[in-house]
Amino acid sequence: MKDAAPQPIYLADYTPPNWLIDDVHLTFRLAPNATRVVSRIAFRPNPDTASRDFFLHGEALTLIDARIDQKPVTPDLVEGGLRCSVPDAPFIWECEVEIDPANNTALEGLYMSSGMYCTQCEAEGFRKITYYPDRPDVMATFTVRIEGDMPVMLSNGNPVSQGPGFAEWHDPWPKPAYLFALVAGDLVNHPGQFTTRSGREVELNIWVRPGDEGKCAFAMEALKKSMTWDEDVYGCEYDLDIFNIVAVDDFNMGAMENKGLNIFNSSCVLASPETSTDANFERIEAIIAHEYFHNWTGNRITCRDWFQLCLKEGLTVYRDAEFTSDMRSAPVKRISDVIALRARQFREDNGPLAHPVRPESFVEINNFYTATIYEKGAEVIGMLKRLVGDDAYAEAVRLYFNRHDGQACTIEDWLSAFQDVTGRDLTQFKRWYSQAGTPRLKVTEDFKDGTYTLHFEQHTPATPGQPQKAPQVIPIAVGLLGPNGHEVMETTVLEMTEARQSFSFEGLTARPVPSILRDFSAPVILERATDNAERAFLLAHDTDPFNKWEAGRALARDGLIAQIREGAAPDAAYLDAIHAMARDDSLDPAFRALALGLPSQDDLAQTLADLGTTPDPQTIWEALETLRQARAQHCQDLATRLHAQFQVTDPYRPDAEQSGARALANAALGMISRLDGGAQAQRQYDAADNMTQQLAALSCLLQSGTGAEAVQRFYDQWRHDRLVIDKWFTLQIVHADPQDAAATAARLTAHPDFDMKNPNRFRATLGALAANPAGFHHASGAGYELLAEWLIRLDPVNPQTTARMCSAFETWKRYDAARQDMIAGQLDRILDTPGLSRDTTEMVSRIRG
Ligand code: 0A1
Ligand code: ZN
Repeated sequence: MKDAAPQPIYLADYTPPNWLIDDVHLTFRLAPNATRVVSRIAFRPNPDTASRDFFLHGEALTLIDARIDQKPVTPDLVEGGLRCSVPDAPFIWECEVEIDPANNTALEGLYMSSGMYCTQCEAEGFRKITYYPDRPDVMATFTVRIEGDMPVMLSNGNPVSQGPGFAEWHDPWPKPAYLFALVAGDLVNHPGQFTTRSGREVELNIWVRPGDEGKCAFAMEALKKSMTWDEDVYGCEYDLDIFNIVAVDDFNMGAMENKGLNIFNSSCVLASPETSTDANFERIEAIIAHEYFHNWTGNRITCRDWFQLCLKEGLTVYRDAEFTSDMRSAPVKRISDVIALRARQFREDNGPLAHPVRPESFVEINNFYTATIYEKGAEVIGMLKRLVGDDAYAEAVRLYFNRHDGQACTIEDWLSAFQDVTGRDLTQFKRWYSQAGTPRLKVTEDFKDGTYTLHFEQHTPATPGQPQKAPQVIPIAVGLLGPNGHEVMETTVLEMTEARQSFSFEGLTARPVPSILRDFSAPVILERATDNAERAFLLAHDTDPFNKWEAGRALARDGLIAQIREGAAPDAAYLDAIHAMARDDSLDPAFRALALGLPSQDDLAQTLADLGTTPDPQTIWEALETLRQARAQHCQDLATRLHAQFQVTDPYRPDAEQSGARALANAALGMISRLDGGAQAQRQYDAADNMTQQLAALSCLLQSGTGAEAVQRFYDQWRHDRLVIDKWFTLQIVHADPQDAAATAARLTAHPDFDMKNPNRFRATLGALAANPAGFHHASGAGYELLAEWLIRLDPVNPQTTARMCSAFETWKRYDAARQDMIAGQLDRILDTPGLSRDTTEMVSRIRG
């Protein structure tokens, strides 16, 4: 029999907590299978509520003892926690529970990873540690005593005392339980030091397993840069005596912003030139910054409830993107972010998992750490800033910090700060938080008597539960170029508020070429009839780097669509334009490398579906291969020149300049190896002294079908390094021929180094299969079957990672009937699995529709 369908929770049902907490004391007596947690919590009635019902969340806990004001009590153990009758006045709750960290494979609550104890409490993991009102609007100061035989024992806040077998920590900043953390293990630290602008000395540490201490220096520098940047740009200063970061091998996500004790997936903190690519370095810098920035946007000011998740995540992603733009190249960051936004968020917004930036209901909150909450949430902040201007943005954020420090807030609180500073009515703007779906922005234009007019029409397609959409406020950054390529109107932000709206520009001597949605000023899909000539013109002349890149991208996409739909040959206009762009030494090499990228298979599948053509994954793959081959031929001499010209001879640095040069040289290598059978790639592989060069060469060898020996050598060289071996798993699968991809993934799941309990390794293998669309969607259905099989196996072990990976199926409705049938069959097979987790049940049911 099926379990009862899990019940959703609604934003509209929010009620404040009946009981508040000032102070929490926790004692942990660590033991792998029987850790005891003793809590002592001072509760007081919330004067703003009438009910005195006392409910504490709790899951997978064995209750040993409970007392109220020192008298033993016998609480009712109920679904998801306990109830107890309590005095109608402040009281002290004392409780002892036992938990089993060694068998906690879900990696939520207190668990063990490579012999160390660690925690993950966001969103609702603290209830697996002790009975507690596990909701973000209950904030308290914590004192934590850890007893055990581990050499290093850490918790939030400042150290109070430590001795043989114990350590005590106190966090003076009130926080919700989701920010609690504890780490204990045989760890070594990479130390650092920071002096805040008001002169506070802060001890910094990155804690890792012995042997990894040589891979911490980059993250430590990133941390110091982040601390300085947040003081300089947002006026935010660090507020404890110590800041600890710990690297953990088994972690469901990237990293976690626990107060004063950030816990990181080791892949997001450990770095060395030999083992990490330039992209890894950039990602590590961004994630260090992201978690650090949460100290203000998330920790000092947190969320009232989980529906407000974007309040901390959208804002913090926006802040980390600003940081990366300042540290590196702003245009390159923007282009990369838009590529990722379209690949993940637009895809989500266009399918069965579409939800607003602030959802109105959920079954399992862990399923809402999505591209929409994070990335679209950040885009909304960017639009707000563009609309109010830089100065008003800074003033409003300051007001928000001053007004709400120490509070658990809502999107309304955030927007009120902007309304109060600017006097603007943000009622319509707020629709960005409540309406799901990506708006389509149609543009037509006319030119008469020196006046150029742009006519816009916005329309947002229906999404699950939202058939009708109202017009949104869309900031449209526009520039105009004259026929000679000079800019005749610099970037101007048009504010569209109606379903249809026109904007005119007077005094022009000739019909201009418009550059619309510069810097991708709003997360919308622009629809405009244009031609190759105009796109090539913009690629050559646009002063806005984003739109310059966009013109090349659109040219490539349209050519590919013609190849796929009409059997056309690769587009000569694209080949000429891209050649001219790539050889232009006035352009940043990193920009040129990005512009040499092609639309992904998934992008093309969606574009075809939008045009009413059922996408065939194999045909899409072949069209891309044909274009790459034609481009390699067209750019043969140039590729050889670029590969030589952009070899870096200085000692390795993962900065924007060197990584840009390597990116362009490696893009050139990709073209060269299509013509030389991999000879140049083999030379680069043999000579490589850093992972960027080594991995790029290995990819080329795999692509040209000559990688077998290098694959084996790579494994022999790196078998001791988990993070590098993750790359080894991934690369073989993403570069497998479509018809071999599922078999390659299946073979690798049988490799002795495959470990489904490690989320990184699971993603490196099964996630890689989904990242090879022609392979995953192969007509045999083998890809679907393999993924479903492994999701079913993983679910009882780690529901959170299982549920996240179900999104590989989210685009299923765009494919042909045979594929849809096969996918539906696999989705049903997952849903029919007895005891399926709430996480996976919710995801698969939503996808199945
Ligand atoms: N808040 C973290 C991400 C995070 C979210 C959920 C987790 O477990 C369910 C773990 C980490 C961040 O934004 O970095
Ligand atoms: Zn975050």
